[in-house]
Amino acid sequence: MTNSTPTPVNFEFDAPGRDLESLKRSIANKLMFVVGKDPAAARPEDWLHAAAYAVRDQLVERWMTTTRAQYAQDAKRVYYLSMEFLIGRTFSNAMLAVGLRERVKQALADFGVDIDAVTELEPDAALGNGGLGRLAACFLDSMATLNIPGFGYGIRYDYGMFKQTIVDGRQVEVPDYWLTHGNPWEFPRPEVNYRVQFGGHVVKEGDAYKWVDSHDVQAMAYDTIIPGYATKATNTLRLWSAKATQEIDLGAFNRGNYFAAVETKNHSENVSRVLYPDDSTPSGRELRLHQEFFFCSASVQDLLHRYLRTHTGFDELPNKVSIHLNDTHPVLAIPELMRLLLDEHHLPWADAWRLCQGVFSYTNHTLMHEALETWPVEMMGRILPRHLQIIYDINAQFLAQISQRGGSAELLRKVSLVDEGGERRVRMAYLAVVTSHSVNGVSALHSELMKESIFLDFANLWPDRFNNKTNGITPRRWLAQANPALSAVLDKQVGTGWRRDLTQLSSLNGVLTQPKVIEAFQGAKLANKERLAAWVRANMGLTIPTDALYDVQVKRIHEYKRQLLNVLHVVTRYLRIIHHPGSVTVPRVVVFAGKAASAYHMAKQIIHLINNVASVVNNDPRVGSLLKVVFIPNYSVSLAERIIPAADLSEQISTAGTEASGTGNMKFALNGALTIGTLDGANVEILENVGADNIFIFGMTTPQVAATRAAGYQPRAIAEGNAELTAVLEAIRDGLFSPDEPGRFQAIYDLLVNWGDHYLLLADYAAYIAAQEQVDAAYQDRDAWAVKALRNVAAMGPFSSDRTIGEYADKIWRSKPLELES
Ligand code: NBG
Repeated sequence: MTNSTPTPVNFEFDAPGRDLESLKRSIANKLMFVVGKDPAAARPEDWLHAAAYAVRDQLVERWMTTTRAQYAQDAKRVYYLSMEFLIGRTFSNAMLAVGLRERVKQALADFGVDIDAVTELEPDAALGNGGLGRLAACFLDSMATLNIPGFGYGIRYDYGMFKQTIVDGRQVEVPDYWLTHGNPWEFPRPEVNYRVQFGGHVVKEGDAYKWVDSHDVQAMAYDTIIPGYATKATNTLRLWSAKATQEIDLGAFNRGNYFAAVETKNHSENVSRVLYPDDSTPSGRELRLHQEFFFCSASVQDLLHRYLRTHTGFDELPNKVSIHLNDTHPVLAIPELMRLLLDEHHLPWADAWRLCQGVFSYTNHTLMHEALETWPVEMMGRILPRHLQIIYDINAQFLAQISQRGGSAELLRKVSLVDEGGERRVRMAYLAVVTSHSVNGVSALHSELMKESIFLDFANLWPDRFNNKTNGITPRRWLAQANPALSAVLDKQVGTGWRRDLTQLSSLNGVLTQPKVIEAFQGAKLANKERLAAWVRANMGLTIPTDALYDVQVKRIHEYKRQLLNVLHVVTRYLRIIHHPGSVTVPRVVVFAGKAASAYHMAKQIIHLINNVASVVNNDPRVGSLLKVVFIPNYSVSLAERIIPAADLSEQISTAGTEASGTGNMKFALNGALTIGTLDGANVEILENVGADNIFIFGMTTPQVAATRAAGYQPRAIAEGNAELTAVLEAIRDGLFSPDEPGRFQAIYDLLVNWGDHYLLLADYAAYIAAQEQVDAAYQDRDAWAVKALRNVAAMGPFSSDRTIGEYADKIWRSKPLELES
């Protein structure tokens, strides 16, 4: 191929209803008969909905074909239970899946509607906090694309992740009622509803247990179609919404107390009201326990119901059902399945337990002690009395088994499902490990550390149960959809097959030193920077240069992720520019984005500091366009799709041993950014794949981190030994960035210098600055930089979530792809 203008790829094929005229008719029909608007009066939102319904129609037939095939083939189904599904927007993704984007664009244009403008109106389904929820969304995409019969089960929160606004440099949270304008992608299923019990008590009748006097909530299903890419297979995401069991309390109503009656209803429905905005920290609140049980109970009832439609008896259950626990939040599914098998279906304990071990598998997503869920025995006994009994019974049998194998009293105490030190608490992660036939971590390093730390005793007992499944990302959303400019370059160089087989990108290696390929890559990168800069100008009123190096750190704000280390570099750079003019020559735009948990004070302080540094640096005439700092508010999936393609440098700088995997790291590399990072999480595997010349690795390794802590970390001595670092820290402490309140960041200074900061920022400072100098040096040669970036793109094949899901399906779920005629 010699032509230098990228040819758009056309995956469209003609079938009834898909030609331009039919599509236009369909959109016009939806506008009138579903949205109820006259084209003359329709607002852009109305056109978006009309087009969404028209595209959705194209999915429904596939959905039915898939469901029929699942029953006909008596296929094993995989149920992915997750408190969070961070889906983002659906419209573009659905058009991509059915190959209709160009045609919908044309159809809308014929009505005088700009597709890009209406696409921007779709609210994100922000039903997750960060990496864990986004991983679940990527997995749904890959399961459908690989024809794996998969169901996502979660909660339909009325309020997703809060909206972050920045007021005077500070984070202010605003509720995100994402359903205000309706959600054209979901199918409400009032007929699919289950009773979920809470409270009450347990009575014994003969050998059987009964859970009585509970107060109940109704779980109602809402289904969303998950399309596979270039396959007819589609899957279902079923989200549960809480409804009161009786519309109103009739007794109270009859007594004339309307408000009391409605209040009960509101109380029940609170269960699915709001997503907990905590990332990697436990919430420990009673409502959270209600939420967890609510969706576990509804999901397990629903999947058993589906199984029993075509099977009598439970012997086949492990061959037909896999239940995957995405972290510990859905672990109550274990005692719930036990309860249903024992109390409702009257199976003997041993049979019920064997079935549970056959169906459950569990993924751990963090080693941070404070993130490992435990529930007070008292609370669980009050809300879930029968489940607490069952957990006690599981524990008794487990401990008896260990003691038979010669386990010491000390070992029994350590591995018990109930932590007896202090307030007695149920350890949810241990319950998951004891039950599941597979326990996996999310990167090679994390999976090893998991066996050496939190699950050491269990890994000794059952070494075969533990395994690794390195995370991945879907190339459909994170390259095809997010980065049309680079996609066009890749299509031309390696063909279009990478969307389904990302390893095909490796053939880039044969051409990536050719000047025309380099130039095309640079052109795409520039276009993406222009797209981001235009957004920043329009939404933040800030002008950023497009010929600078874009240095980006976007993720949740957390001490372990070390945004502060990045800030120390920014301030170092700023002081060099003003005190040593000419010493910094590479212009940079440093981009931050991310939310802080609402109760996480230090994370909020970090946001405040970033914003204050930004306003001083951006307004200092001595700096000019050499350095700009941008904190983009309200980070989301859709903002990520805009920010990541524009990046040159990806900041992945957590303290070694703390970031389980990271998935942003993969998205950046796939979009042609180089990583500056520590040997943490999946960075280690990115290094192995891209080669040491194409990544900037710095800082302590996990064993060095441990050794530094063991030896007694001395940050003050480090600061005193480094004049530049001292100047940076003092600038922050003394109010250079907060002249209106000079002491504002004293606590940040104290954290880093005086309080023995757990994440050892100062210990990695010098190495980080040195690595940043290497970045500057490498960026001077723009062509050589582009070649390194392209080598990253070429090496990303293994980081497709298709690879990850293929491994889960083969090794953990033992599920087979559905056979569908094409
Ligand atoms: C997060 C980790 C990330 C990882 C994602 C997905 C939790 C509890 N864990 O490193 O912090 O990439 O999970 O596995 O949110």
